[in-house]
Amino acid sequence: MPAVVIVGAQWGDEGKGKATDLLAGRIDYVVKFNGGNNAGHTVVIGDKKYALHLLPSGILTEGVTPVIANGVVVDLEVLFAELEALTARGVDVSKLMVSANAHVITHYHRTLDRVAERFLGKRQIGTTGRGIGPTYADKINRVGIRIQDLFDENILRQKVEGALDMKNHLLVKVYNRRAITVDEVVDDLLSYAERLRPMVADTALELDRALAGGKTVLFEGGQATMLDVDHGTYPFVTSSNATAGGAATGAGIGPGRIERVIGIVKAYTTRVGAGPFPTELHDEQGEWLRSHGFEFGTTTGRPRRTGWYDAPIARYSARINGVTDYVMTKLDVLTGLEKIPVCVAYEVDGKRFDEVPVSQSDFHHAKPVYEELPGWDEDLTDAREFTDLPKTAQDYVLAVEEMSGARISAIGVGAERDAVVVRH
Ligand code: 2SA
Ligand code: GDP
Ligand code: MG
Repeated sequence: MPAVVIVGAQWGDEGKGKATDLLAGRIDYVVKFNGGNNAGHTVVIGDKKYALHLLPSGILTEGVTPVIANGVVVDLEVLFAELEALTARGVDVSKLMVSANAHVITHYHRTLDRVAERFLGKRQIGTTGRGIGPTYADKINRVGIRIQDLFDENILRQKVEGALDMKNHLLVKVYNRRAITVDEVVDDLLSYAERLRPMVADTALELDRALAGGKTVLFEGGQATMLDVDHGTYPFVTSSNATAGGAATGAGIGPGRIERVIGIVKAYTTRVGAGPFPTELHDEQGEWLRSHGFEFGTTTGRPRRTGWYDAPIARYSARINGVTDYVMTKLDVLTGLEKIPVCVAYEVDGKRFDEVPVSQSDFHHAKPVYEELPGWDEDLTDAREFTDLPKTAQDYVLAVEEMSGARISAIGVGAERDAVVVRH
């Protein structure tokens, strides 16, 4: 399996970090291709828990080369803090490669993210406040700062001047903030340059050579399909392509290289931040899912919104990403429920929709059509073979698989690294 992509099929936090970590034992490179330190991936190894934000989860596996590719936005302060924290815990981070073309999150991007959210009032996106959107906006507006700019002070200064021009106008005149000086930004960025230099590479070339040489490369998607800037619930999305196609542009490899797309889907649904969520529960059932599933943001600690499994979303994700296999996580969390509702379609103003409606207003008004499946009481955490699962849990997986557009080839039954049922 030369090039494999892992993507979130819902609104994130499906357990992509754990899935990446699991596969990392069989791969040579692990590549983050979108997003930045808005991501939060929790990996539990024995009694150790790791929360990764900017670094790819595969960094925890010895021998793997981690890559931050061109599609990522990099906060350098966070990069070095994460590297130091992992080094202190005995993780070898020396192989990390960072694309010369990745964009840099600066102080002004973080400030703009936070003030813009406040100004949006009721229309807030609920961003992580990490500067992600403003940094991608600069990239698209062609006033971004790239990693390679840090190695030429003249160019860096010119670019920062260009980028600050409009922003200071906005910060001072609209947001009533102080102006940011070119010097403070340049000095801050230059303070990282020498430490960064040995990691910087033409990562697209490196990955092409690796793939041509028969190496296995895992592309680790941040966020998820329903948060993708093109295919998600726009405008309540992140600012990058979190879908499988994003791996090709975000890392600079030909799409034909990709042989497998593994979708990660939770046995129920969660979302952080604002935006439509048809199966959301506002009652004690939702609270039950949140406390049993420990659904709190890995990056911001925000309580996640919770709801039942949404099969049209899984079908949509299977289609948009070309999912070849699904990994269903957190089946263990559903233990103890007598009946488990699963959304099989939506109803909008009396009309049935079997697929995710293309109209934003329809999706906002979509009411789930539920089918109830029988639950189970047995603890699942020790199951390793499909037949170790209680019959009703097996039937839940099979019924959901039938509706979800791809085979469910593995099932998560606990947070631990090895708490997985692999279907042969
Ligand atoms: P941003 O900051 O511009 O990317 O926010 C835009 C939307 O994207 C959502 N988003 C996320 N949703 C789920 N998980 C994410 N990572 C963290 C985690 C989140 C946390 O793993 O728990 O700790 O709060 C993530 N990152 C971005 C965000 O909620 C906005 O809806
Ligand atoms: P990511 O952003 O997709 O990597 O997911 P997060 O790490 O933000 O959130 C997933 C959470 O679920 C983490 O705390 C994981 O340790 C945990 N987790 C992953 N798979 C399973 C599973 O099968 N069962 C349980 N109970 N927890 C899981
Ligand atoms: Mg997460």
